[in-house]
Amino acid sequence: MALLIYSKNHPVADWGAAIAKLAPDLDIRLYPEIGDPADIDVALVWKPPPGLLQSLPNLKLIQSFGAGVDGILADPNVPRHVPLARIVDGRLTVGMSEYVLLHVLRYHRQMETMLQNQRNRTWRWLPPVDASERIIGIMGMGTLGTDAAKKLLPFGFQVIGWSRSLKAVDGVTSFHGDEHLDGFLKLCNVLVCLLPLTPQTRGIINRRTLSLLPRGAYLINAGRGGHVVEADLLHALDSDWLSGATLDVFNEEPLPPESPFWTHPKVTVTPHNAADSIPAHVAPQIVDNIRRLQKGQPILRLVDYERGY
Ligand code: NDP
Ligand code: OXD
Repeated sequence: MALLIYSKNHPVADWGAAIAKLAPDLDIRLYPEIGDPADIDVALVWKPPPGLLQSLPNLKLIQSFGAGVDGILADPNVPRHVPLARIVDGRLTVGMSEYVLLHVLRYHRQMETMLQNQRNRTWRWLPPVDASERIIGIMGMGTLGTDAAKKLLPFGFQVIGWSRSLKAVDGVTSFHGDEHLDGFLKLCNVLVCLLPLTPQTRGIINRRTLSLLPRGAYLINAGRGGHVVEADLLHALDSDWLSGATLDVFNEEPLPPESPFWTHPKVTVTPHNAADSIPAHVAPQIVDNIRRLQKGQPILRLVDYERGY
């Protein structure tokens, strides 16, 4: 069984080594050393060059390096008859919840203002706000959104979630579907985007939807850059509609040096590492899927091509 590994973002040699340790029998090929494309059974990829997957005539499984698969589905010629699996990993999930908690608490405890005051040697008492007065809205109540929502609850925040289907998560008010999006947004003091990027969610954070948030709301985007219309976000920040934003993902990555986000006083930029796939944590589930393929057993963590996630 031959496995091709392609990614510009991940250290592919480390990934190859982690997988080889668990499955020494695998014939692992690191792109561009494909050999005969007809040999390849499984492709482990992140943002593969368009046409790469289609050029592998005997491909039986596409395995994403990450939880999101938009970088794979961006190729119009992706062979949609081949099962596509994604990563669902407990440690990645914890990492994302840490990121969400960190930035919600930073906003909640007015940390940016305190840091500015420190830089100006200003001793100024800021009245505390009770967590129960803050409504944290999570767009995308899947693996990551649900975990973050549950971890926000013990702090006393009001937590609401928006997804395609109705959810029953104790303590979290569920909104679902396009018809309930506006009602959801109107409540969010902090909007956390943990959606997958699909044709339906591209550009979902735009001038109209931002204008529905209460004045002074804060945005945390760790979904994908394509969810945000960046010019509309800048307008919302500069017109003081939003109090700030934490952005982990961008339309163009790496974020180009000329991007206004780098130096915007209300923006925190992180380099798409809210939560990462780590080879030692994630290699076992990749090998498990390859073994399942060999034994003719169902592949786990499959993506639905129609839904796009
Ligand atoms: P899941 O597939 O588990 O969850 C996706 C959620 O989004 C589901 O609740 C789904 O609704 C909802 N959703 C999808 N489309 C719509 C829509 N049109 N309208 C309303 N809700 C919608 O994904 P994960 O939680 O595992 O990951 C989410 C995303 O997080 C990834 O796709 C990736 O883009 C991003 N990510 C970012 C990382 C980073 O480091 N910045 C790391 C890992 C992931 P329903 O439940 O009803 O189907
Ligand atoms: C992912 C990511 O999708 O890291 O896993 O963005």
